[in-house]
Amino acid sequence: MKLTGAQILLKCLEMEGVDVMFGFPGGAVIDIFDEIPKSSVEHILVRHEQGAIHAADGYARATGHVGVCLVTSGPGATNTVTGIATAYADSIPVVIFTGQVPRALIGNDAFQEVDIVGITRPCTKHNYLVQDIEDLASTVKQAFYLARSGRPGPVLVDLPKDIQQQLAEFHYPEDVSMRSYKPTKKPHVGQIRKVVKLLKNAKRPLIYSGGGVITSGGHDELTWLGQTLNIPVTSTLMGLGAFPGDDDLFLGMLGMHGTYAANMAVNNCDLLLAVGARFDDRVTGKVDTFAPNATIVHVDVDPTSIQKNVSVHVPLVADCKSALAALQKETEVSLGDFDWKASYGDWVSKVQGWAAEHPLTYNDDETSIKPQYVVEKIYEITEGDAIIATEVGQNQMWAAQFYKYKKPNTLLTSGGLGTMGYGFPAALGAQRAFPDKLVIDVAGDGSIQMCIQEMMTAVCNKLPVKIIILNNGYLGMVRQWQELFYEKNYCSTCMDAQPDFVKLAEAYGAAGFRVTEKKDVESTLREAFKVDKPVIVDIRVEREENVYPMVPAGASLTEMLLV
Ligand SMILES: Cc1ncc(C[n+]2csc(CCOP(=O)(O)OP(=O)(O)O)c2C)c(N)n1
Repeated sequence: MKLTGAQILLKCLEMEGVDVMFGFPGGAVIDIFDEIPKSSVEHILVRHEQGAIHAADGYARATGHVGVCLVTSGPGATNTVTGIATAYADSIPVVIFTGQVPRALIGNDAFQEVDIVGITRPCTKHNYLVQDIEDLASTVKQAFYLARSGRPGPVLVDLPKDIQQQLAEFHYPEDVSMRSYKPTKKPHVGQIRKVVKLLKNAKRPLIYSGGGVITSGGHDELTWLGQTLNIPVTSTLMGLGAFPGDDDLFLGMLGMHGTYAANMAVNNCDLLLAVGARFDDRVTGKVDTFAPNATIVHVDVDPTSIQKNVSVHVPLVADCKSALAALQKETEVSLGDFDWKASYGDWVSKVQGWAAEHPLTYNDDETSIKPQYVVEKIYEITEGDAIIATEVGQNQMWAAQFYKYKKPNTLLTSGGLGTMGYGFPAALGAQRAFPDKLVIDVAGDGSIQMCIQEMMTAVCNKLPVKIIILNNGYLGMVRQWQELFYEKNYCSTCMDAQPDFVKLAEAYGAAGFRVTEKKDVESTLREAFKVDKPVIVDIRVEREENVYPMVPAGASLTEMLLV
């Protein structure tokens, strides 16, 4: 029996196991929306397409599965671009379906026509314009495969309206074979032996773990390696949760807002094992002085990220989980009775000494509410068992520093692109995937206003996300830079003209709380977390608090400004 293109698309989604997609309708996708009620795929209607792509991304980060987004042509498609670039920067698997004008009108400046394939070429892993109904099913199959395999990323499929209406036989391919795309999964055994030899001879090893460990599902292998071989572990923002945040060997983040111990360890280690991380400039600071004493091993599934920002001594192209598993096997086989604890004992004491000397801290006081105190309370109350999304800015850094992530996929944050407005819709995606989990968006008063319209999506889909606004009345992170490096010229960063967030929550049908005194922080958070609907907690924090440690942009990691 022949099916229309719209029907074929939904069948493909069912075959891929998609249970939900996030989107917004329009003329160029109306045929697809006509079929959605007849399929098993749920559609969550957002209020702005940016919300749809971030929600699909949040769903993907929380579950490890591909997130799906469906929007119309023209403005619907362009509204997703920030979210696509966000997912691309963090290597998150999402598939975006966009409607397109009928093929005969492409190139005619037709109503709501944009070249979304052209626009998104630099911020997708791959994209397609489907030009023949016979290619539709195989294109969808490839899109999902590309999104999730190798280094994951967003894939866009542009669907002309007439293709959605044409008829064809449905056949979903069983597997994908693309001659030009064969990601390396397994590590080279010679390189693995080399790394184990380096580990044996090292005196001061350090693991620098990134988001690739989480996307590959390699957290158990990483934890084994760190704990069994007694190696301190530092992490990028994207990697938090892959190694238990409450383990004594865990040093916290490295880089611009990294801990003293992590940055000192990078500077002094003699072997740096970088796994699924990409030596981003926020991590390295001044590249020439990064890890100056270390032999660097770089494990990454994407060969193009190796030797990109720093010179490495031992490249290891492989999926992080496979590489870590191979390292485990090789150490067990060839060095089964090696005394790792003794071998690195002095180094671990030294690193832990740095951590004791300058722990993450802040000057707490009783007359104001410190934002770090709020994050600490969130951690205490949830016992570290929530899914935390963040917006961008100081709120994001405090959420990364003062909450201990014990499991992977529990921190949803825009690391690479730093997209304000990401956290709330991403939290909705995660809440849809895990209805019984406490999902919290740690927000700034600036960022939250960028996608606040999704409060309606939250309320009508019963997604009880809790938004905790660390309200400092500033675009705080930019204000911090103005204070420290631009002689306090607070140009356009004061945000004290703001909506009444409590009334705003109530206007949407959510609940709102305001906290102005430190003594009420804990009790209000506890009460808010029990509410069975979306909540905004507007917490008036110390206005000019800064994020420390801080390595000024372009400085060496040892040049930290401390509390
Ligand atoms: C979409 C977007 N625009 C601008 C920026 C630049 N930027 C980075 S942090 C920041 C301030 C964020 O303010 P707020 O959300 O209030 O958080 P705070 O830093 O005060 O915690 C800005 C404007 C950005 N990251 N994203």
